[in-house]
Amino acid sequence: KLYSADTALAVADEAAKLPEATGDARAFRDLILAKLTYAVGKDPIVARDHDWLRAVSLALRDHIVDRWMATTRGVYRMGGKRVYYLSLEFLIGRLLKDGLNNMNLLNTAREALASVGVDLDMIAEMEPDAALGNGGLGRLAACFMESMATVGVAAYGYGIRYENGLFRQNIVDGWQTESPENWLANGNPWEFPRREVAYEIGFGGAVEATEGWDGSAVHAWKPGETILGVAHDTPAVGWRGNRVNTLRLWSARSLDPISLDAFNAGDHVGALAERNRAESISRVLYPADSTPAGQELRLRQEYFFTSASLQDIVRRHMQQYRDIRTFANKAAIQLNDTHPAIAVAELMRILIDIHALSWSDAFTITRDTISYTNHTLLPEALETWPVPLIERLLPRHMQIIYAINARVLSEARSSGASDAMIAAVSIIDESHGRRVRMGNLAFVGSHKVNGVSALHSNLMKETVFKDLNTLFPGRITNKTNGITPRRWLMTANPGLTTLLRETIGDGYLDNAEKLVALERFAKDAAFQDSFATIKHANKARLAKLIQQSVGLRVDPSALFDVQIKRIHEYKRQLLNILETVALYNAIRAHPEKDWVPRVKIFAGKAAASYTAAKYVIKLINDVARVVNADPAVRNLLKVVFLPNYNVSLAETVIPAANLSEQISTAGMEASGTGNMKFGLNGALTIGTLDGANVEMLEHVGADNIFIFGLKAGEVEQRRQSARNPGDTIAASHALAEVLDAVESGVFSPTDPERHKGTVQTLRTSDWFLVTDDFDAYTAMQRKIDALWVDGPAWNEKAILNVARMGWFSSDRTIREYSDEIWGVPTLPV
Ligand code: B1N
Repeated sequence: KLYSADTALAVADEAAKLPEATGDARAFRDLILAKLTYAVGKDPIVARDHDWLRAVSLALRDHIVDRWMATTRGVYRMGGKRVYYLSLEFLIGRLLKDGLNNMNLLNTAREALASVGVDLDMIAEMEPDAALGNGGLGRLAACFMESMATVGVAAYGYGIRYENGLFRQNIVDGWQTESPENWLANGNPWEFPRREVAYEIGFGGAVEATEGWDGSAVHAWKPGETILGVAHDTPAVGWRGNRVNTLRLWSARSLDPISLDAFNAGDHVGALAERNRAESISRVLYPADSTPAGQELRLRQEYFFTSASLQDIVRRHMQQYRDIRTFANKAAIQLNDTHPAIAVAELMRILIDIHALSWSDAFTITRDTISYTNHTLLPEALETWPVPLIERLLPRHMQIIYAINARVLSEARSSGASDAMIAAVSIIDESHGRRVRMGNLAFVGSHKVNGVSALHSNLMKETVFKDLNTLFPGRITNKTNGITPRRWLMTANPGLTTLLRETIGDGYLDNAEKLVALERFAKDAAFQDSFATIKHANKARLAKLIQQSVGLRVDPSALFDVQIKRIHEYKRQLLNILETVALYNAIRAHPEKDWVPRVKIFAGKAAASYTAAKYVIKLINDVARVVNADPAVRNLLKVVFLPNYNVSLAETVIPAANLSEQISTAGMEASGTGNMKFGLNGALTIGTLDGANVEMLEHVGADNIFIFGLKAGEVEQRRQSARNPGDTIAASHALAEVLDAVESGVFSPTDPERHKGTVQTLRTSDWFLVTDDFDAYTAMQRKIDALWVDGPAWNEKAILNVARMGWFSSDRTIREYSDEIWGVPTLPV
């Protein structure tokens, strides 16, 4: 907003008088005003909200930079090992409040801004949400960056500086539509462009082999095309500003920005074509979650950022140590899924073709340096690339992959492997055309391979990596995911943070496992009261947002039942909305019963090409329209689909939840991390024994979590058996009624056929076992209703969830990676 003349004068007067702000706040206000004047170029009298946002961000950045330089100098001097986290996604969200929080400047900044008439909370909401990721995998990378800085690991994150992050989701007549998200439109105060840090990345061309001095073959790759990767650095601040690490994101630039020959020949458009082609590499994030994109541009993105990162890492090593042979002692490279798996071949190329190491020395260094995290077992999500594509784009890498494979296969043969086993461990899949299995490449090139929850890591050993696990026993290990409590408790839920500090002191902020001290307050009536008051305030805030966003009034005293995550069949939003319909039917059939008022809240994006998921969004919105308008249900049931789910929305929704829906088909969700965020904010979980839910059950105890449904082994058995979903449906009156209603168009009267396909799939195949788990799920929901009416009993369980969620801090996860995979020290707890 533009300040009115009166306000502007008042602001100016106040700025001249320097009234309320004192001490630190006064100094910080002066810094903000200096930034506003000299960096933004605005007089406070005419400054708009986004000018203040920029000024306060730059003021905070100064404080961060001091710590940043200190920590970067420190590692250099110590000569310690550095950790490099390679990830195609970093879902960082907004940085201002989190940065203020970690630098212990939140109250200072609030006071400083208030003294010039600006509301920190209001302007913080204007910061764009940096969505350089799709979902859990990208958010995990962001939590890890924060935790690595917190526990004292010298780390660099490496990724792509996408010009457009994940698309913006609009809901038009209940359907998802997508539009581009331009997060850089107003500049980015957090990043430092490093024009001088630029590397050439090659594609295509040919490999020249010549004879070396000892008669061995020397390979030189002559790429047909070369582009430039330019670094942009963002500081990653740890808790209490302990350390500040670097997130280095690459932007693609053409070597020859406008082809001068073409330009001079008058072809002004053609002159830009090459530039466009080069720069398209960092243009947009692929909106695929747990599905491979499969396009050539995606492979180009993967190689682009992997090659730029490895060149940078090797250059840093050589500059400091001048000896490539010590590389594995000074660098640990973590591959976040297979997206950077080409690193195995790229590092081999650098070591052999450029640094002239022997094959076996190069392979030892590569394997000792690299490790790989697997995030999904979904067969359709495992990346493979056609051999001819890699041959064309990366001919030298294809040679290296063949050579690695030849050694793996001969090792397998000499250990007596069967033909089936040989075929399974091969990096080349010969069964679907010839394709390079990136998971197998990452596996054989790593000293450790990890899954992201206990169940998932065990399933890795039994399924996709069964034979590789036999060939390389002990290589697979588990590292259960975690979340940073700074963002997901302190920043997102300041009310609860304060209550916890007053109750158990602030040690839990340094060591989340100290939250157990809360256990003895779980039954305390006064504490329960304060706890419930905070939850209610968070719900009132969410109710306001719901009103603004979709124009629906909801009652903050109702049970807020939340499922927010990517829309995917295996996550079974369909199960949730079908149960909602069953509840709707039941309320209409028995209006006299004392039903528990519920608000069913959904949010999440579907990949643009994922039709089944888009129909689920439409069905939720169709059900919402009917239910919300039906006077027969009064205010007993409301259904909300919040558009454009992102990290910032999660920060508002999660602290307001009473019930967290974690209902994936068992065996399919590798870990989940939303489940942990809800628990930490005092929501109870309804969930299957899947992913990290299994470990949440162990930590919070069976009385404090609602587990239902088939287990992973049972899911497997059912799928093998000749089951008929029709029989299951026929055996459940409620389910049959729900499916008939949806199928016949009760919720889509203008297009009665709309949801027929969805229902038909359930009747005939139902791969995700929605029908099998339906009765157990609805029964559990009614048990939850019964508990909800006993406020003290509910609050006790909610408090115990908070108390016992400390283990799921990403600090714990990062300490495990540091000790068991990277071999780097951490600060004492
Ligand atoms: O990674 C998260 C887990 O908590 C989730 O359970 C898991 O589904 C998620 C291809 C993926 N797995 N695979 C992906 C993302 C993008 C892409 O292009 C696959 N995301 C997960 C963190 O471990």
